[in-house]
Amino acid sequence: MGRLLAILIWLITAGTAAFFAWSKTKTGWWFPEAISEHAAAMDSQFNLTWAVVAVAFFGAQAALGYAVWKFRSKGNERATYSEGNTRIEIVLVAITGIVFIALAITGQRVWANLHLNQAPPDAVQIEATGQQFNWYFRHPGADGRFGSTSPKLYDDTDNSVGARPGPLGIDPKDPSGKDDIFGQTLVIPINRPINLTLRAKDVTHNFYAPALRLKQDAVPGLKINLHFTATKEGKYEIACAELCGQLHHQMRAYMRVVSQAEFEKWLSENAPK
Ligand SMILES: [Cu+2]
Repeated sequence: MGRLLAILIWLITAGTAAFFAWSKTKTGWWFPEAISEHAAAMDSQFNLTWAVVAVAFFGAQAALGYAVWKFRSKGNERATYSEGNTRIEIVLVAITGIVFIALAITGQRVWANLHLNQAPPDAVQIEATGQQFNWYFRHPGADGRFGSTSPKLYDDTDNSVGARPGPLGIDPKDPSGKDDIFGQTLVIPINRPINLTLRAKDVTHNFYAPALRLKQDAVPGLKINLHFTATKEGKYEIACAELCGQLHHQMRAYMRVVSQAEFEKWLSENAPK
């Protein structure tokens, strides 16, 4: 039985790896094509983590099968009691700790560059607001300034572009809010840094754009900044990646990456009359 179990463990491990390799190449169960400037760094960090985990996984499964094989019952032996081996335990914990801390430090560099560094001053300013169960994206309009908003003014009955206060609670008395454009599709120009400010009206949501390799919580009461540059035109999915209520699964939006000319045309066409 012991030998059979060991062989089964190795077969399951090999089968899992084979299934994974097959599904990755044949079914597209993997990340969508990356379309942001920082995506290569993010993907290589992910691949590094993944390779380290794969080595640990195969090593552990091989060792498990070996232990089952070597210490299998041969019929009449008695169980013995072991208090463990302190030296081996220290070595294993130290190796694991060093590997994880090293991965965390290299990963921090990629993450901090996106989340902690300021966007360049000429970045396109956009605000994304999550609410149950929609995303709204707001552009500041020709004046380059967002109108002030207030939770007291939230009005979900009219979400047309010209609506004031509308669902974002844009103060109708603030002149800088008059030309603000908002809608439920994120429209951005290609190859220009975008400074995205994330907000939430009710509960915590999460802005997840897989093609951008970007995922960040939107938290009520906070303005969280992200910046990125999209490098390929097209239409991409945005999801809410934080369980935010009963219709969380319906909370998604699209992002359109367009040429600079098309972006300007879109802005003028959508400017509130
Ligand atoms: Cu949500």
